[in-house]
Amino acid sequence: MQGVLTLGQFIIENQSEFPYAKGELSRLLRDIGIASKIVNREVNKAGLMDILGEAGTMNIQGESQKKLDVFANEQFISALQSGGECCIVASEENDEFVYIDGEVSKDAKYIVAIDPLDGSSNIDVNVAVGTIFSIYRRKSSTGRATIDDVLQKGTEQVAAGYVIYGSSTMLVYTTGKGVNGFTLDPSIGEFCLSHPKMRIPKDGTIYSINEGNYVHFPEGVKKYLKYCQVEDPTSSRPFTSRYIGSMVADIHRNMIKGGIFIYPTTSSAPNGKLRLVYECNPMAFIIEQAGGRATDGFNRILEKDVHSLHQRSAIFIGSENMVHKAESLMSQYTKDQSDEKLNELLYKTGVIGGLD
Ligand code: AHM
Ligand code: MG
Repeated sequence: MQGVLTLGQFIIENQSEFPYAKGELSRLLRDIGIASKIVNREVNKAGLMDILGEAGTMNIQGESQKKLDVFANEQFISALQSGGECCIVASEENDEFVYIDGEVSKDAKYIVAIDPLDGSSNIDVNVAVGTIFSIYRRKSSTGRATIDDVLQKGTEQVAAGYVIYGSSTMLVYTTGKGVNGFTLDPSIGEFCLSHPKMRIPKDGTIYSINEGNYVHFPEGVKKYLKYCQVEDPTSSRPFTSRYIGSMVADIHRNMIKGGIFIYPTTSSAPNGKLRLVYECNPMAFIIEQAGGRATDGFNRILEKDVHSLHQRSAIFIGSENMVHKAESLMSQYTKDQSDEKLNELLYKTGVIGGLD
């Protein structure tokens, strides 16, 4: 065990850097770590058990839920419930946010937003999936926490992280003082510090986007893809295309190797596909803390107004210089239409279609 630093030890050793009360956030992170080990165990044996397939329910986006989505959601909520440090969980799998109403939790200071199992369409085919989480401190000091406590801008996050259930399982998190990654050692059942002080390269050669949607992309994105594909040895182009279809896995790879992940608006999804509160904001916080950049093509993700739990956003995230380049082509060729209210109006008046 010499030289091995477990997640639990690391959290305690570094809690002096935490904002606010230190023990509470430590316990919250520990609870998330424990739940993710349970989810990891089930994800690992997904092919062995009768746990694949539809759970028969639909989530708010009208997508069918896999059984493991439901399982993961229950595990995280239950861990946060018994931990007592969280008063509200906002989850991709629940239409409304969930109050944690235990004797201890009612006065708890923290809100957790979570996508319990992201990329779940990959479970059936043994491809990496992930958990994304974001932690906020409640703004109200007394009484029951409210929707305003939940709908805070990304800049207000006190911690965020992801777990990637891949060829190995890793938990990566930030509390605003850099990013650290821990790999699960199955022989001792502990996350061990394996990637201290993670930094994303300023430049990269990987671009990740679902190119099947090309015809529906904004002109700026089309121009950026062409830029990536042109031969220019001085800038190592043409770049490499890599797309797993699990945001956590795509961004994790790009963080280590250098690259950009784009999920833009499309003509059929004018607000983008990914969700601001529990997908874009936490990943943006982590990538910025690792020295990268995250925008919606025009505006910083972390500064976007949040007005609903399941709000969507376009995202351009990764190596700083790559995101800058994509943004410059966006502002040159695409009008900023990130105003959701305007989009909603255009949809209602039939000018555009497909808003979900
Ligand atoms: P999910 O939360 O329903 O799993 O959807 C999110 C996932 C992301 O992980 C991934 O980047 C994206 O959806 C892939 O979407 P697409 O299949 O349209 O490329
Ligand atoms: Mg998701």
